[in-house]
Amino acid sequence: MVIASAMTHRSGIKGGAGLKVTLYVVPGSNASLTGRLLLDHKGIEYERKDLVPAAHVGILKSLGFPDMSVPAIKIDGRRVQGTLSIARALEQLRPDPPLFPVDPARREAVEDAERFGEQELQHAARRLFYCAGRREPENFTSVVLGGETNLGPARRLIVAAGARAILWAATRGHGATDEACRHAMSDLPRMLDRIDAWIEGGLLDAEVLTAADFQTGVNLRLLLLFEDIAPWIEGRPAARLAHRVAPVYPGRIRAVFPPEWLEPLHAAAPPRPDA
Ligand SMILES: N[C@@H](CCC(=O)N[C@@H](CS)C(=O)NCC(=O)O)C(=O)O
Repeated sequence: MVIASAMTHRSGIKGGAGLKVTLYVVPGSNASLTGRLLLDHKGIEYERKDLVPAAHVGILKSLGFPDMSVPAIKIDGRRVQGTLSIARALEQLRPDPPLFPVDPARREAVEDAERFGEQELQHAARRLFYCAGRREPENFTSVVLGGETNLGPARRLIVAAGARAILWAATRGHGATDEACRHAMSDLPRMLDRIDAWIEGGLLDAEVLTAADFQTGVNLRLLLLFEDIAPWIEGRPAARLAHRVAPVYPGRIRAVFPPEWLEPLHAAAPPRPDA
């Protein structure tokens, strides 16, 4: 069975001194999109290989990656996995445009916001995505298969027909239980306030984007696909950042959450009039 086919992204220079860069992703995955945007920001040419979700774990292993998660990149045979490590490897490979400020205090602040985006916000968005998919598998397939992918027809069929099984595996792998999702939802107001404060303080969404913008922006953009959640984010500074960092995030996540899950979000702020 074909496990991955490729697409070459010629957004700019080669990896550097003729380097060959391959990016492994799962279509629709928030962390994968962060990896792609980091490479695009650097203008590094790469070949993208889309993997079937859940099956990607075994494929990465067979390719010699130590961890089970995407994004994963090979830079001339050197394996780097995880968005934090990828950002640092790319910064080393091609310092301009930078992903991190030179000033040590500012770099520390950017790294704090980056970690928050990579851990708290990314987990919350992913878990909510799986919870919404369990309630309505089309919420899952519209995101995974909704964009341009290089999964061929057979693998698209595997994703569509296997959505429930993939969601079961992902729920286990990422602890995306209903309880965890309800907690994630109730924590969104705090996370959104924190991001808006960073933006208003000039740490995020400044003139030059940093690794922290890519981490937070992509996960906010995924949250904007949720019909249940988007009206409470649109119109906020956080939404502006999300649209700037990730203008396109295919898919539509229809309203599926019980009203009581949404109460903390609704209680925190009214939806913006322009949402
Ligand atoms: N926080 C890491 C995690 C990435 C992650 O969990 N990726 C998911 C897809 S969105 C994945 O590969 N999950 C499969 C697994 O961890 O077994 C990052 O930013 O790179």
